[in-house]
Amino acid sequence: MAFRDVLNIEVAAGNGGDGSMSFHRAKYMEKGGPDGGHGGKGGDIILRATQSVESLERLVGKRKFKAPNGGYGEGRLRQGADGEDVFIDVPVGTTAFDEDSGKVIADLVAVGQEKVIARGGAGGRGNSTFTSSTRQAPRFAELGVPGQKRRVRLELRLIADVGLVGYPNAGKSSLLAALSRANPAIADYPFTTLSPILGVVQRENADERFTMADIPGIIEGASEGKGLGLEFLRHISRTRLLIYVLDVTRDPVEELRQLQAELRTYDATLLENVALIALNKIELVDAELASMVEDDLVHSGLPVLKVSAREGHGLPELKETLFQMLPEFELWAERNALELEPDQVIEAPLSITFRIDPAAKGVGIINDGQPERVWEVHGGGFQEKLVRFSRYMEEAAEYLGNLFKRQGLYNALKRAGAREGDTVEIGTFRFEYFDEDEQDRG
Ligand SMILES: Nc1nc2c(ncn2[C@@H]2O[C@H](COP(=O)(O)OP(=O)(O)OP(=O)(O)O)[C@@H](O)[C@H]2O)c(=O)[nH]1
Ligand SMILES: [Mg+2]
Repeated sequence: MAFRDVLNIEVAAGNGGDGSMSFHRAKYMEKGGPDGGHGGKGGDIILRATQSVESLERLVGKRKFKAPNGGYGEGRLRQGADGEDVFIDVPVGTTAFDEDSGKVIADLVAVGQEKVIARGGAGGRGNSTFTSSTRQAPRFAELGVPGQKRRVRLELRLIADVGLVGYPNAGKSSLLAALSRANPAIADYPFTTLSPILGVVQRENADERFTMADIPGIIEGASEGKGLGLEFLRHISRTRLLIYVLDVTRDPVEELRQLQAELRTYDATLLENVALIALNKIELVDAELASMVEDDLVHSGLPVLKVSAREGHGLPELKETLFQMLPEFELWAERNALELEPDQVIEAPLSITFRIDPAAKGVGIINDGQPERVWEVHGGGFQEKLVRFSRYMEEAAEYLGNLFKRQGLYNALKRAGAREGDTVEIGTFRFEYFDEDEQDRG
């Protein structure tokens, strides 16, 4: 089974429950006061990071997720129940992208970290909320807000502290096995390692450890798809330290050059990583040759450590050097933090545009037979408010009119040049503009 580390899912958070339109009823009482309760909130869809190194497909198991809706409000001021949240467990190191905007919506770098990726809609308020001195029996309630729906791409980049890169057969898996308790396949043929493997490296006599990732070998032309390609570099793209594993019996200087060229093609920032060279299979050549090669490699600017993964030469020194060179996690995390899409939906600013419709299908009576003057309103949150009363539009008209006035819509329209009898268009809603000041004067 191939290591699956990209998965597309669809998520739908729960809708908010509608507020209730209800009046108190009791024996001997003709008509009681409004007592409609609020609707409950819809459930969220939440991504949660686990320790598991299982592939995304195995762990997530399905493609579609739906959180329950909030319950409807009821009479006697009974509030609807909130929909329960739905958790999707993913391996730590998973990043979630909104497929449509391409934006990062979650980036889970620590076990237990949670992030809402689709927000449940708010419940609507019951009619009891809308009473006022002039409106004692509101015959409308607020509808619940639909839950967020999204197509999400999950991408797993194993979070390892240290990553091993090198040509096939260089001894990467042998090094992982020698430094940790991991048990990777080791063999005398290229591309023995087919999927990433993690091991934990423990410091001598100390309670310090780091994780190390072994990935399939990389060859020249990998960025054009040769060998197993560069796909696996994703798993070391967020390590804090890279080890270039070079086989001393081949041409280490040339292999380092080619490796770095391939890495650069994939992601140039990989080369800015803290790194060192493990010059492996050192017991196969005499000391003089080994020192010559070492001197050549030092020109790369990277520290060089001569080791033999098979015989154990230089391994304690390598381990200690790794612990010393590893950048602090906090500093690293700060530097590598991805820019997340903001949590709060930022309301589009109010904009008003004017047009003249040739046919007079206006909502007004005044402009009968005349071209219709239409003011399109976008943004400002007005459409969102209207939608929440669409079922009760007639009854809620007065309430909305007052609300919009308080929020400056009429003033804005007036300043823009709106006249009595013009049509105001907000999304699919249309109503007639009238000038309150004129009315007052008249
Ligand atoms: N002589 C000698 N052989 C080694 C040493 N380290 C690894 N080898 C051998 O080199 C071969 C390849 O080792 P692996 O650890 O599988 O190499 P790899 O880099 O993981 O290879 P891929 O997974 O194919 O990319 C095996 O036969 C190992 O036994 C060493 O220090 N000395
Ligand atoms: Mg290997």
